[in-house]
Amino acid sequence: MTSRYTGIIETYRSRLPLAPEARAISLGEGRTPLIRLENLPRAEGVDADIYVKFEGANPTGSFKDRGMTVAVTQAVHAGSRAIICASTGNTSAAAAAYAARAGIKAFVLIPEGKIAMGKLAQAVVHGATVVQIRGNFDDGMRLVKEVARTAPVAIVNSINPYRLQGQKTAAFEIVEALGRAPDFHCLPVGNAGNITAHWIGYSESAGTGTAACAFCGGACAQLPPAPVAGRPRMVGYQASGAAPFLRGGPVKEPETVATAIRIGDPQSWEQAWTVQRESGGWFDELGDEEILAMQARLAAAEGVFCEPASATSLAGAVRDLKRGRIPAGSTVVCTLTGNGLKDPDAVLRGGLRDLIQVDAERAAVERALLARL
Ligand code: AN7
Repeated sequence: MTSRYTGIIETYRSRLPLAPEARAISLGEGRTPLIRLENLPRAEGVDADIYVKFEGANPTGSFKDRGMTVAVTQAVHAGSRAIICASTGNTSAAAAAYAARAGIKAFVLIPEGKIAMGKLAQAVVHGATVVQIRGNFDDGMRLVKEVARTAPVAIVNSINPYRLQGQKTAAFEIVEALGRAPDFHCLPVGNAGNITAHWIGYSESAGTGTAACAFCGGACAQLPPAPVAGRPRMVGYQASGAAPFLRGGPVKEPETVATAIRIGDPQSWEQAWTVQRESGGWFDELGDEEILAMQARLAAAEGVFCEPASATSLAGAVRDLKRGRIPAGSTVVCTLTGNGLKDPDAVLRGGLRDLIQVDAERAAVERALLARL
């Protein structure tokens, strides 16, 4: 018997709003590791079952692949020959890859000089037309909406509801892996599409529905499969310099080292507040130093390398466990949204001084080792 895994559309087709005859445009996304942290909770002095859902293991290295496979499948089914997005980097990488796979064109608008080099390389190598904007993500998003009004291009940002439908499958996988929903689910929040998508997924798993779902508006309970117990509290963490959910409205000039979430005007604003209310969760913020420190600690303690934005979820969860806002003994899942390999600059900026150089001689190498054993 063979068992080649072929991605989230084939796996969850009955729970996705795609026509039966739509040809799946897939790269085998999904089924990412849910890693139980063994060392970091002890080192931090917190008592909880913390799991990280490592979305950096997706084909283009971020959770965007789950949404993009469904959005591009639908776009091609509907006859689109081109897709467009604004992006802080990961969406453009995924759009470029899935467009290549589908044999259609991708146009990506990115903030000039403000996306990680690996993500830019992905957009270029997959053959997207990269349009650098002298402005930020929010400017790009506004322009994409304006251009798509007249040009024959399908928007594949998360305002496209098929994106969230794909991304909800991460919650399905977590419920399947744990046998139930966790007590808390923590995510980094930029446009707030992913936190909304996870809530849709958990709600469908529990058979309860959510008003945040653009397709059913709360009727998800109609969908298979049979309900499992419970839904988590959803907790969203932002970088302090780009924290509209903490400020109560758009932030004009967002700034953070976590460029993936350098977003001031979230597209899923209303939905995310619905998720917060329905789940009994909250939003909080972290400084750039806290974010980078957790990225480094996770990598050193567990062997998991995520990008800075992704570490926001774990940094927030650990802080809330220390404060008791997340009770001791809880089961907590933190989404690690993207792969650290996309942005090596973020860790090498400070770390190069720790490298050692020796002459190419056995004695010199031995001395270097023995001094550090
Ligand atoms: C690593 O690529 O918005 O709250 O244009 O790349 O669903 O926006 C990226 C977002 C978290 C935030 N972590 O997710 C884009 C883009 C990483 C990300 C987020 C993003 P949302």
